[in-house]
Amino acid sequence: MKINHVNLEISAVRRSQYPTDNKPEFLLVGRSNVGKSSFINTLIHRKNYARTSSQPGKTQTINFYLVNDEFYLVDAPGYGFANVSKPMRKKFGLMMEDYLINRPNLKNVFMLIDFRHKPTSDDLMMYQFF
Ligand SMILES: Nc1nc2c(ncn2[C@@H]2O[C@H](COP(=O)(O)OP(=O)(O)OP(=O)(O)O)[C@@H](O)[C@H]2O)c(=O)[nH]1
Ligand SMILES: [Mg+2]
Repeated sequence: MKINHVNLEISAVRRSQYPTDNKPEFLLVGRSNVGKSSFINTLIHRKNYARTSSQPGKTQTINFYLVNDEFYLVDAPGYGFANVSKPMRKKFGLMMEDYLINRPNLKNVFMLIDFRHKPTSDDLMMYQFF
């Protein structure tokens, strides 16, 4: 597929901020630092449009990238890193749960796993949840 245009439409922290133009959404999930934002950059042929960091916990909001005016690639906070504070983890968890459970536009979830290691217990929990 040829990607002609990508725009970060909104960085949301709650349901009322999600896009309202009713397009399909495709979400990346995975543990913090696994490379979700990097993978989005690879898909859209951009260097650091979705911001990445060697420190886990970089993505803190649900970011909706509109591709070719047709669908959204959705980047979100990762799970499972102890050095993200406990209250923050709880906040991300609730925010993600709300999006995952209540969003009809969400058509597919892509789960990234670091194949250099066995899936973590958080990976397994997430998988069971799906
Ligand atoms: N070796 C290697 N490093 C990668 C790969 N993909 C991403 N990285 C590096 O891993 C680090 C984390 O990448 P991010 O894309 O920010 O990870 P993320 O999953 O979005 O992390 P959070 O936003 O914290 O949830 C960065 O330093 C990237 O350069 C990969 O395929 N191989
Ligand atoms: Mg990220």
